[in-house]
Amino acid sequence: MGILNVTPDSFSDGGDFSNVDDALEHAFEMVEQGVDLIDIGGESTRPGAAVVSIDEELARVTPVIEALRRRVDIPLSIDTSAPEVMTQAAAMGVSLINDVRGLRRAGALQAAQKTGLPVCLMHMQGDPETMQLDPHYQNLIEDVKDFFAERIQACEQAGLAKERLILDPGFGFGKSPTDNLTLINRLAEFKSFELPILVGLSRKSTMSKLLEQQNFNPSQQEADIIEASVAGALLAIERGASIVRVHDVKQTVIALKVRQAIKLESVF
Ligand code: 8Y7
Repeated sequence: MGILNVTPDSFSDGGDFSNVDDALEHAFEMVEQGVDLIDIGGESTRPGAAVVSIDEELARVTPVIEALRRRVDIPLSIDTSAPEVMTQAAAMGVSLINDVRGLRRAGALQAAQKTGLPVCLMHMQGDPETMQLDPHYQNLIEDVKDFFAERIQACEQAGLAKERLILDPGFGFGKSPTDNLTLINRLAEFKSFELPILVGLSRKSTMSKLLEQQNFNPSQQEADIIEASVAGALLAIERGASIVRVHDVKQTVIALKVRQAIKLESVF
């Protein structure tokens, strides 16, 4: 899953793709690099990011969805928590709803249900404004599992079949760096739900902290974050993820092709 932010502020490529033409160009580049799915987001969920109105979010994402729907065959995903955005994006032909709030906003569950689309339910402790202030868990894995169980049940009660769901432990969303590493190392424990798992760790601050700890050349850290993210993505797949949400499509696709070739013991 390639990340396409259509926001003036986002985690790490802030402002780069904030207009439609730039977003399209970036999307075409990811398609050339072998992306399977493009995740379009108009609301930054970066820790401390400002709240975006529904009108603003729609104004950002709908022109991009419309243009991409006409010009590429790759399925599109809408990164949103807003029911209105889910409904509109679905009507415009997106294939997946990616909600970092796990359909917990008022009306989101019902709106998602009506679209008939698959939904990625992500775990987040707290909200983006405050989630990184002092994250704490009774038992990290059990708490995330309880959240998944509760959301799956809520979906089923609203008529959204379990088969439509994808689970995501929410790397970086109300977690300490150690928590984030634990979630990846023990990712296979979430397979008990028998649903596909999505992981997004690309260029996140835990990866840069890891590089800092290793005392790598600080001036190189911006470049090194790509290698760190690719290594993390590869391990997430090895631990059972079906989808990795990434900025660096080319590098990730190469790593996953090498993995596949080794597993199949064939270069074809
Ligand atoms: C994730 C995500 C972000 C993630 C899923 C960033 C929208 C932060 N992270 N969606 N979104 N999983 N499913 O750095 O980890 O890209 S935004």
